[in-house]
Amino acid sequence: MSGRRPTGQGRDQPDGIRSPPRGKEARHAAKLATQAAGNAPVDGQPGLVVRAYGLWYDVQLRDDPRVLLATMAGTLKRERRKTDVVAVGDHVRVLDVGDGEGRIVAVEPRTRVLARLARQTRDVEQVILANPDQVLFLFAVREPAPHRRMLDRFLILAEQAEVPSLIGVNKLDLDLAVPDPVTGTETRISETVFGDYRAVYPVHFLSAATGQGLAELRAALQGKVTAVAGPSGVGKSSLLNALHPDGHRAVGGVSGATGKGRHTTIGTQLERFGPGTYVADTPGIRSLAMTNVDPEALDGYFPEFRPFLDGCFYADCTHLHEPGCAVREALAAGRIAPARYESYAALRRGDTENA
Ligand SMILES: Nc1nc2c(ncn2[C@@H]2O[C@H](COP(=O)(O)OP(=O)(O)O)[C@@H](O)[C@H]2O)c(=O)[nH]1
Ligand SMILES: [Mg+2]
Ligand SMILES: [Zn+2]
Repeated sequence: MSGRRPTGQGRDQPDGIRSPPRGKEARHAAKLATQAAGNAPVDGQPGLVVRAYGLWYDVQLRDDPRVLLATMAGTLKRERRKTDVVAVGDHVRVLDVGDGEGRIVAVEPRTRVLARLARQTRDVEQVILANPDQVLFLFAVREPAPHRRMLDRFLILAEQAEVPSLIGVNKLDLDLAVPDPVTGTETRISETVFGDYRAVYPVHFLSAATGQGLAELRAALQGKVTAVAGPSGVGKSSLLNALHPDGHRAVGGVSGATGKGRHTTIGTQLERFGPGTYVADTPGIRSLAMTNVDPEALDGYFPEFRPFLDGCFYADCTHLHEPGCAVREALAAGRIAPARYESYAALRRGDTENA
């Protein structure tokens, strides 16, 4: 065994079980490792990478409650030059080499990926999460004030990655009815800010404090791998605690246990809520949302624009000023929400000030 076991960063294992080394199993594993090295058919058992620490990975076995602390087989390291060879969310085959450790011998092809291009080398991607089934973008109705443009950028990012989005609006217990300055009609903040999205994406109105909406959200997460993203302070940790209390997540960014922020997340980690149900805290996703989008492709990332895109007079219509624009006709007819159009227009103009 080369390298060192990672230390610190409390290795919370979904099931908290680690098997003692077993002689027979270890011998079997050694035999398999020899086979793998000799280009024999790839063996090992199926597992899911739930956490990464440099060259070490936690692999949750599929058919066993254990998590193995695994390294990559040497043969794997030469593959996949343009991306991370192994990333959180990958389905792998792992050899049990005993002592709770494993060797990753194969990685299944990825269906989708949330990734960013690594800083200096532009054509190499850095995987934030492999194979997400969906992304939950969480905001608060107040404290902190919702940031619609950030939400729109998140949604575009998910559209680009072809990952379905869910929107969560937390702290509904703090919702307020605000009178319109002109008409005096009262509208709730939750409705004013997030109402437009309901026609386009599933929107969950939630309160981690009162439990409102949690049963429906739990049902939406069932059997899926969900990445969770949102600004700090919106209640991500509180919500995950309310959904799955055994996680002991630190609320307010500081560990409740030590008061020293010991459990602050660095990379993506998948938490197991149940068989096949995983939730990923994805701290890297925020920077991803700030990367530039191809202006020509932008309209396609607004799902509510899609039915109209073929109707514009000019095939390369920007939907900003052209005559015969079906998108702006839809806007005028109330079929596209003005705030969503404004968000599109600001991004299309490259108006980063307002986007
Ligand atoms: N009123 C209210 N406060 C909440 C709710 N959810 C979280 N909070 C509070 O919001 C603050 C930030 O919560 P936290 O879970 O740490 O947010 P995170 O940074 O997104 O993980 C804490 O003081 C929580 O107690 C909620 O549903 N209602
Ligand atoms: Mg948190
Ligand atoms: Zn147009």
